[in-house]
Amino acid sequence: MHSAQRTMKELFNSEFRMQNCGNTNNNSTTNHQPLTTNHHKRNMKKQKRVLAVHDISCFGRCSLTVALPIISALGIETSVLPTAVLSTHTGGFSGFTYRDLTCDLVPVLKHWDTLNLTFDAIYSGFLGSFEQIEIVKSLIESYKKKDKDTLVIVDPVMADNGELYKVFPKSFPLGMKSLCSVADIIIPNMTEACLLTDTPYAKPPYTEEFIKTLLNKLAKIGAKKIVLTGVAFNNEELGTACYDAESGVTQYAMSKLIDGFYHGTGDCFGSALTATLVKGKSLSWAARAAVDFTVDAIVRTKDAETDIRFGVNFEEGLKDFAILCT
Ligand code: PXL
Repeated sequence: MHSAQRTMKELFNSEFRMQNCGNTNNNSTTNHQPLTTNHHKRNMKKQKRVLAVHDISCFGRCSLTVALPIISALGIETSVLPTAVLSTHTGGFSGFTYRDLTCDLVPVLKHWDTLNLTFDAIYSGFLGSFEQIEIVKSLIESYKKKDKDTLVIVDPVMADNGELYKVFPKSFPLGMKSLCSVADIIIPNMTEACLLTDTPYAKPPYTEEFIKTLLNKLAKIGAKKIVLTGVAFNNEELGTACYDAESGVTQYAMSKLIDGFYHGTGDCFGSALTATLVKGKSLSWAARAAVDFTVDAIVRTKDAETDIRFGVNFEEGLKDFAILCT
C-alpha cells in the first residue's frame, strides 16, 4: 500500500515499532527524535504555581481530586494543603469517614516557611472549622506579604439548594464571610451568596435586579471581583454573573440548563476558573471557559447515567480544555 493511502494509526504504529521494538533488520535506523516537533524549543516563561486548600474526599470527585488534575492540566504546578480526609464527600452519602487535619496545617506551613515559597494564586474551598478558616486567613496574609500579586480565590463552600451543609454549625457563614473579606475573587453559589449577605434564599428564576443587588452586597464584604454561580433568569439557561466592583461592570456566562443535580460541579468550575485566570485570561473569558468545561462534564455524566453522587466526568474534557487555554 502506498503510504499516502495508509491511515494515521497504521503510520504511527509502524513508526513506533521501528523506534522502540528491537527491530533486527540491519537496514533499520533508530530515530531518537521525540515525537513532538517543537520539543527542543524551551518554554522560557516561568511556570506558574497554585496552592489549593481543600479537603480530600477519596471517592466522589470533588475538592482536591478535582482541583489537582484540572489546574495541573494547564501546565500549572499545583501544591495542596489538605484540610481533611473523608472516604467520600458529604453530599448524599451516609457513613462517610472524616479525619480532620487541622493539627497538620500549621506544621506544614512552618516547614514551607523554610523553603521561601511564593504562589501565583491561592484557591481555597471546603474548610471544616472556624480554626481552619483562621489558619487560611493567616496563610493568605503571609503569602501576600511575600508576593503582593498572589491572587486569592475563595470558594465559600458551605451550602447549596437553599441549605447549609449538615456538617456546619448555623454560625459558619460568619466565618466564611471573614475569609471572603481577604479574597481578591469570591465564587459563591446562590445559597452561599444569600447566607453571606443575610438575604433570604429564593429559588430560581431570578430578576436581574435581584442578582445585581446581591452582587453589590457581596462586593461590600471586601473582594473586588465576584463570580456568582447558579444564576438563572428563566427555566432554560443557567450560568454565572461576574461583577467587577471597580468598574461596576457585570458580565454573564450562560449555558443551556441541564436537569438534575450533580455533585462536585462547583469545584470543577472553581478549579477551571482558577487555572484559566492564572494562565492570564480575563475574568469574563475564564468564567465562560469554566462554565463550558463544567457543562460538558455534566452532559457526559448524564449521558452515561452515572450516580449523581459520584461527581462529573471532567477527565475526558481535560485535553480540549488545555488546548483551549493555551
Ligand atoms: O464540593 C464541595 C464539597 C467539598 N468537600 C466536601 C463536601 C462538599 C460538598 O458536599 O462534602 C467534603
